Amino acid sequence: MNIERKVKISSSIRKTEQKLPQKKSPQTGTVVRRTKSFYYVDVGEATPRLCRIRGSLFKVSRHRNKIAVGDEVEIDLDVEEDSGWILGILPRRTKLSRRPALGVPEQILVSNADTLLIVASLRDPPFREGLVDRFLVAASSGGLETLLILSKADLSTVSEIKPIKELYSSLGCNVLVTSVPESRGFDSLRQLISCRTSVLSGHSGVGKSSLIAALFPDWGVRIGQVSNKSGKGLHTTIMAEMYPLPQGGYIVDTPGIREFAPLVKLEELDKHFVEFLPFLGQCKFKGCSHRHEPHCAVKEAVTTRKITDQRYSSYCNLYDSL
Ligand SMILES: Nc1nc2c(ncn2[C@@H]2O[C@H](COP(=O)(O)OP(=O)(O)O)[C@@H](O)[C@H]2O)c(=O)[nH]1
Ligand SMILES: [Mg+2]
Ligand SMILES: [Zn+2]
Repeated sequence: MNIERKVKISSSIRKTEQKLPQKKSPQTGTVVRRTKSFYYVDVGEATPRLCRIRGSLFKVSRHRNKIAVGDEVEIDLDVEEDSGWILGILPRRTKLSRRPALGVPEQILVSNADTLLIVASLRDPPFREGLVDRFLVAASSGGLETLLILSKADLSTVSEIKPIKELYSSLGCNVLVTSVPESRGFDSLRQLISCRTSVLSGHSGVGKSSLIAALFPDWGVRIGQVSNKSGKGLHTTIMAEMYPLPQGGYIVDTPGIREFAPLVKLEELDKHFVEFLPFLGQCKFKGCSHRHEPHCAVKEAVTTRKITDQRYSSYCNLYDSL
């Protein structure tokens, strides 16, 4: 994996050389893998190009979090090196962003994905509604569809699965029940992710890697191996990778998404809880946060069970964390 080092060295040598007389006009490609410093861009060749960012692209601050896997970029191909320069980003259709540390710009994890796959087991590990609700907010604010995969169904009863399935279906989420030992839900899942770009998310241990391996037994890719703790150093640690599925479509794997806080404005949080929508604007106080204010239409809807306690408490927890 010293190709990255090679590019670094050869580029510093190149600085002392004459500029190449002719440059190809920019062409576009998709970022399919990124490390902290490098972007691998698919331009329709056998292997992705190893690209870096032109220094002038982001003048204001550090650029490292501004280009994400899934981004369509304009690049200047550097034929000699099998590499290239990223010159610009094309407009994004969707994005999954996480809330960065204080003072750091927005961190986009994945761009232009269609679906957020939220894998959640009911047992072992137990269902974590707070995490699922955070993922739903992230998908809603970034413009992605959601598919909630209730995994390890063999470990739970129908009566445990049913209320969760009904709640999230009523929120406009596709819900699919799966079990690896029973090969349950496989055909539907293969269909639902074909010919689109899906981001895999969910708490560790819920069965993401097992599920993908069982769906595509002949596929050489081992999803879930991307890790930010690989100890290989800053430049080779993969932060996100987009894998082409055998049947068409892509799966995006990124360790950054396993546990994360969505990036959403405090005053817009309520809009991302779809069942709150009919009640918004009906509270007594303009800009009601739906927590401590009197005559709050959302709180009344919780009392009359039009909004579940669980979802309301997810809202309050997220609100407090913002
Ligand atoms: N009973 C049961 N166990 C599962 C199922 N899927 C995965 N597991 C087990 O759950 C553990 C974690 O699975 P893994 O795929 O590594 O989870 P990940 O961290 O989300 O990728 C492993 O021991 C798997 O064998 C399932 O559908 N049913
Ligand atoms: Mg895994
Ligand atoms: Zn209110």
